[in-house]
Amino acid sequence: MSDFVSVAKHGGVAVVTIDNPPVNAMSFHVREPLHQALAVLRDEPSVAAIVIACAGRTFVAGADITEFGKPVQQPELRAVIALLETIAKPTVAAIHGTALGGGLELALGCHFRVAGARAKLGLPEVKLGLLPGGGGTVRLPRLIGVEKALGMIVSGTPIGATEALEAGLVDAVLDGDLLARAVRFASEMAARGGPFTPVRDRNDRLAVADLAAFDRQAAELAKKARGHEAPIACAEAVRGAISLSFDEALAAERELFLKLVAGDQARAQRHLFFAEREAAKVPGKDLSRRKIARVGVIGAGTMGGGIAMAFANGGFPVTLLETSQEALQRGLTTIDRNYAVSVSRGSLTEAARQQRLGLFKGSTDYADLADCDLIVEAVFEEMAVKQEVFGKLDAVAKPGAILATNTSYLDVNAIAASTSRPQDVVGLHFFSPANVMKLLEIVRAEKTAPDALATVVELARRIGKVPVVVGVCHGFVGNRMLAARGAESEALLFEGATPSQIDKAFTEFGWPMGPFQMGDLAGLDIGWRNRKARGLTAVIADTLCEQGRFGQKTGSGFYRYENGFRTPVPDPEVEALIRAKAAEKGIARRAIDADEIIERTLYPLVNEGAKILEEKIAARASDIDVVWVNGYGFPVGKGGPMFWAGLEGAGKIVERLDHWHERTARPIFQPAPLLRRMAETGTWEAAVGG
Ligand code: 3H9
Repeated sequence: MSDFVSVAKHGGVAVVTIDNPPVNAMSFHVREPLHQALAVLRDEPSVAAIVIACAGRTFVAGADITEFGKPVQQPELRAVIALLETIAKPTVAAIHGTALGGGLELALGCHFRVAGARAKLGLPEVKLGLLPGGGGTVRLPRLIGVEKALGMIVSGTPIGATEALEAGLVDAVLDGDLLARAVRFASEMAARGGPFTPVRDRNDRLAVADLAAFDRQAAELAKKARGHEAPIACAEAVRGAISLSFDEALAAERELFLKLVAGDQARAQRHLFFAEREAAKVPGKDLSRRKIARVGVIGAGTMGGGIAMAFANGGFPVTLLETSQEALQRGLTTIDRNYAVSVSRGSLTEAARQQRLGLFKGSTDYADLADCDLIVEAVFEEMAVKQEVFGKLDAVAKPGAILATNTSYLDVNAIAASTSRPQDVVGLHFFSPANVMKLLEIVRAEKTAPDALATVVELARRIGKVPVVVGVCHGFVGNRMLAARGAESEALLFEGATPSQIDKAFTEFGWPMGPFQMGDLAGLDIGWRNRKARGLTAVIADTLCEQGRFGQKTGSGFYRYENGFRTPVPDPEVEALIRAKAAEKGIARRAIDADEIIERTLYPLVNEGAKILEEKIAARASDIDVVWVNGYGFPVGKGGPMFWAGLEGAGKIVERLDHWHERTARPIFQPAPLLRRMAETGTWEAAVGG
């Protein structure tokens, strides 16, 4: 029929196969022949039943995201599904891999859904700043009930085949040859005879829905949405499924979808979807990959333990090395406890915990690292210590093993130079807690071999991380920009802002928390020690540390934490300290508004990003966005600092940076030439190219 949709007859059952690699997205070139094929099969007397299946690794993974933001080409997905529902003979979706978004919506247009045991089904549109726009919010509640449907739609998290069977989302989980069994299922249904009720007409689960309970559940969701439009729109659409007729609810869903898809938040989230995938691509043709079977981790402290868990969670055997038996035991006990917590929370089964613990081998002898294919060092952040470790690794590691440092700031070229094999050395900057945080900055040193780099990038994805390749500079992409963001915080305090005012400006912008809350959470003593080592000061934070106020762990920092609670309470003592220090410096305090706070903290963040791009420390502006969203909590709905610069207007940012530079002469405010070019050209790509 077409390159993308074909029809084959298996007796009286027609199998319609979608073949649109890599993930069978519902592009226009699929929808058109699919619509035609279904129209023909509906009226074809020799066809008693229809199976919709997919070639390749997955069922339809959704609408084609690249088509959003462009004029819709007919037939749209909703028309294909509507046509499906006019078919009187049994229709069956045979689901392998993932049925996501528009893919699941297509399957909901069928009378029956059968799935392979490893299939996953979900409506992840919310993660793209959208709601299911192909009838998902109206049909799913009819099939599995309102409460469960709302949970799936608002979280965007797919469920497995067994759970889907229990919920009533699929009719059978079939082992073995899925297609052959789906054909048999369809033919049995045809033999049984109709009428077959389309999902749109199944109203019994909606009839028992409790609208008041729904509204309470939706109100809770709205509180958690923190400025995100999509979850709220999702709830509104599902409410429509209960309170409106099918057609009215479908129309209401469409209206909400169109509004979201054209909005900045959805644009930002689409940008991030593709940015993450782009960041994982290593330039260079036919790069081979090195085989990684066993991973070594040096250091069993918080960072090393977390890194070891991240690899074990990805199925890799790990050799964990410490300097003493006690330190090793402490590290292994913490790992054991962390897994036990996951079991008690229900996020890990006891069997999986045992399996993961079985992957660890502890050692205090470097010679035990000889069989590791990748060794990650997570020891004290000091060049001499790191170089000593790499010298030892050079002596024991097998030829071709990748040697990685988890440094957050140090020069990876200098670390590589302490070995005789700099081509095998790379930075793997994990974020704490390393078993949880998605971001992995992969530092490419001057001599890092392309195949070593490609290997760790691929490995990162295998263990569920979001990798971004960065170059060598102090603090790489994330921490270097963080320093630029933090540079004005103290000045703002001196000039009149309070910690809670600054944090509020951040949370209103969409950050999960502001810089002072963050500092209190991470522990103020870490930055204090770092500053002392580098001969730097931060008057307010240093004074708080001298008073033993290290943040949450000591019950006070920039805020007070009462009775062991984590809620920050503004502290008049801190405000008095700020006033006193400002008076000592002769600074007259004044009212500072949220706009000024954002200008003086986030514009330098963008500016530093531009410098990083200019210096080619990051390959693309979108890589910087991926770093900031996944590692530092930059609001996803704003797409990362570089995307946000476009929304905010690079011209405006340059103008305000010029203003603050004139007033303060501080280098963080001096606009990068690339930022000025971006203001002229309108995109980072054009600015870089120009
Ligand atoms: C939707 O359905 C809206 C409807 O409700 C309403 C419509 C009216 N479109 O992730 P991978 C590309 S919204 C276009 O590396 P994996 C991806 O960019 C959609 N392209 O593979 C990459 O390209 P490249 C709801 C897509 O095996 C390549 O495929 N659905 C799409 O790690 C491989 O992707 C979703 O949100 C797409 N829908 O993971 C699901 N999906 O090679 C989104 C992927 O050039 N997709 N690509 O870089 C996924 O979650 C994952 O891709 C999946 C496979 C789990 C399927």
